[in-house]
Amino acid sequence: MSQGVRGTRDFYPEDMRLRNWLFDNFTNASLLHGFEEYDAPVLEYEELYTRKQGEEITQQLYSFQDKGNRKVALRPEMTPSLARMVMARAGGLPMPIKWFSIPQCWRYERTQRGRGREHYQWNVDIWGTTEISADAELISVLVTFFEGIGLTAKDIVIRVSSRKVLEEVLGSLGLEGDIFAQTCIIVDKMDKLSSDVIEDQLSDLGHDSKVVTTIQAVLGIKDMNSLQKALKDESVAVSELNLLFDAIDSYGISEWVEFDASIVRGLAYYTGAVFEAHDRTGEFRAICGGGRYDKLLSTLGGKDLPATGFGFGDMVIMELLAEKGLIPELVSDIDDIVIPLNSDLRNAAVMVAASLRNSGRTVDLVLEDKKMKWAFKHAERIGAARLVLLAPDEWSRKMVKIKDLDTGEESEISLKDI
Ligand code: 4JL
Repeated sequence: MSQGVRGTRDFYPEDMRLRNWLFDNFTNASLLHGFEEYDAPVLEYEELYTRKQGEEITQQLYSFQDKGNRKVALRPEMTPSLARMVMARAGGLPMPIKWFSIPQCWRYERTQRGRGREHYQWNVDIWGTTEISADAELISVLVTFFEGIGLTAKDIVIRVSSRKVLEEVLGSLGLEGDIFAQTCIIVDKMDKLSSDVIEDQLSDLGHDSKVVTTIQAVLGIKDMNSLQKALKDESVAVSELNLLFDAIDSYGISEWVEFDASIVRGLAYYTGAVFEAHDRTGEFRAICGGGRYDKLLSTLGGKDLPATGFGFGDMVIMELLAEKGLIPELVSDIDDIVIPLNSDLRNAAVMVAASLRNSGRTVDLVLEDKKMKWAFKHAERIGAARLVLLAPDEWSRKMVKIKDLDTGEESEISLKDI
């Protein structure tokens, strides 16, 4: 019974310190840009995720029937819950809304590979505006976060494109609608699967070899000039991307961002700008990804509202930080350890601890008879700033001994001055 459910993680206090540090950085970058936090239940009706485009995320749903025979699922992503919440208040929310959340998300793979089945995924979304400036704002949130945890544009690249690139190319060949979304889901796997497998899947979709070659050629474009030449003069993809790169320039974050037509993302609902952050060495999977999804609500039976957002998992980023030696050394934030030197002084120690706590200091009170040696070790382990000693001599004069653990300096303070 000492093992948890397969694919889940425990967070011991040292893990929790690190997780909180990461989440604090997620939260700070969001709040700094004026986003408000929201939450939703981890359990949703399975129906919220039934999409037919062969996405990995819906093939790996952690779903089951509850005791009332309702088909439910642990959320694999936050966006459908957010869409549900927005839809429920349609008309009642002053737009645009800028919301963020750090939900735990779940997957269930039929193939057993010892992979994780849950992670936390920071979600940042803007609803109610079609302006590409919203997409630029999201990229600024990302850069602020990366800078906050000590990464630079030398470590990270945010690759940007638009679904409209492939949409325009396939559209000119008379291919649109569901086949477009399905094509995106296949080409998203280009860096994971061999080109033979990708070509087979595209031809299974009905694309002939000429179309496959065209798709490959377009997705190989890595600069805006070549894209401009490849698409029509009046290309909406090109004009929107130009606006996006102008805005990114104004934020002063251009060195973080590159155009890359191979970015399409593996979710069916994206309609416009799409982006992913990667480590520059290319050693890791995508760190995060997102984009515009202006048509999601109609697929859920509502009236469409423009939206853009990203999801950012807690695993790849920690692997990258570990590799770069950027995991911070975190200690618990205890100010004082109060220790009675014999059991007669325990209640005196309680009084001292209580008044320190009332003054706002964080205090660990030693609850049993412990030796000084233990107290010093304990103080070092938890990174406390001071030891507060209750000794018989001093206490008879209503004084306590204080040792500053940084400087080693010792002093006496009266109970009333504590
Ligand atoms: Cl661990 C994990 C859980 C859910 C990884 C991916 C997903 C799907 O977003």
